[in-house]
Amino acid sequence: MENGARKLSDEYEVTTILGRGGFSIVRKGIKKSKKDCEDGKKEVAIKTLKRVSGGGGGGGGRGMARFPSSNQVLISDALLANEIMVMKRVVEEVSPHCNVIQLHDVCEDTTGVHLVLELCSGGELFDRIVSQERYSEAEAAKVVQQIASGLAALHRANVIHRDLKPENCLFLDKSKDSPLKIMDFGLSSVEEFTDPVVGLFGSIDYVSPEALAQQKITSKSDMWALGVILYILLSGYPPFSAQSHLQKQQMIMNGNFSFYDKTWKKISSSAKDLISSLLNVDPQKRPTADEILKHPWVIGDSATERQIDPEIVSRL
Ligand code: PIT
Repeated sequence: MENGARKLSDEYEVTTILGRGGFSIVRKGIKKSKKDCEDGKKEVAIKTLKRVSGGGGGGGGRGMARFPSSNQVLISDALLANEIMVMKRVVEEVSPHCNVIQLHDVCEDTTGVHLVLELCSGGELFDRIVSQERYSEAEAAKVVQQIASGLAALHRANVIHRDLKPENCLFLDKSKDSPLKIMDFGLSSVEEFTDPVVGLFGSIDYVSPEALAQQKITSKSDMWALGVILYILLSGYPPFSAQSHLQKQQMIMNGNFSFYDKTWKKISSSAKDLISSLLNVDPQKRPTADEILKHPWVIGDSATERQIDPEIVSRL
C-alpha cells in the first residue's frame, strides 16, 4: 500500500454503488493505470468515508452527524482515524490473509478518505447459502473454519472486530470454492491503543453479554458473535429472540438459549457442543479462534454430510 494524498479520480474510475453502510458508501472502481493491484486485478471496491468539516462531529451520536440539508452521513476525524489505523494494522500484520479483506490503497481529498479495497462480488454469507441447492453441516463447518481463520489472524495482530455479523462476511466471487472474507473494520479496535471499556457497539443480535454489561471487550467478544452466526447457520433462527429489546438483552446476559426446537434433533452433538462453548457468558471460558480451528466438528471429523432441512435454509 502506498501512502500520500493522491486524488481518487486520478487513479480510479469510480462506477456503480455496491452498498451503503450507516456512515459510508462503497462503490466499484477500476484502476486507471496499467499497473494492477497486488492481486493482479484492476477492479476494486472503494469505501468513502466523509469527514465532518471542522471535526467534533456532534449531533449524530458516536461522532456522526447528519446534515439536514443533505442526507449525507459524515464521520468525525476520530472515527475515521480509528478505521484507518485498524486497516493499516491489518495490512501490516495480517494481510494478505485469504479470509480478511485486503486494503490496496488510501486516497484522501477534501471530502474525506477513500479506502481502496479488494473487490468482493460473491455476495453476503446468508444470501449465498439461501441460493444453494445443497447445504450440509459440513458446509456450515467450512464457513466457520474460514471465519475462525480470519479472526485468528486479526486477533494475533490484536485487532478486535467488534461487529462480526453475516452481513460483514462476503464471498470473494461467485465460484463454488470462493473464499469468505471478513470485512468492515469501522467499529474495530486495536487492543493496546483503544480503551477496552467501550460502550454498546454492533448489532444487538450478535452483541456479547460483556458488551451489554459495559465490561471489557476482548477478542472473545468476536467469538461470541461467531457462536451466534453458527447457531443461525444450523437452525435458521437466532439464539436470542424476544418480544422486547430489554428481554433480549436479558436473555443474552444470562446466556439463555436452547436446543429444544425439533430442528436441533437432526444436528450433531459436536456442533451443539461447539455452539455452547462459544455462547458461554464467561468470556474466559470461550474458545479462541485458534482453538476453534482444531475443533473436531470444524476439522470435519464429525460434521455430517447430511443435508440441512430446506425449511431451515428458508428462514435464513
Ligand atoms: C467489497 C464489496 C462491498 C463492500 C466492501 C468491499 C467493504 C469493505 C470494507 C468496509 C470497511 C472496512 C474494510 C472493508 O473497514 O460491497 O469488496 O468498513
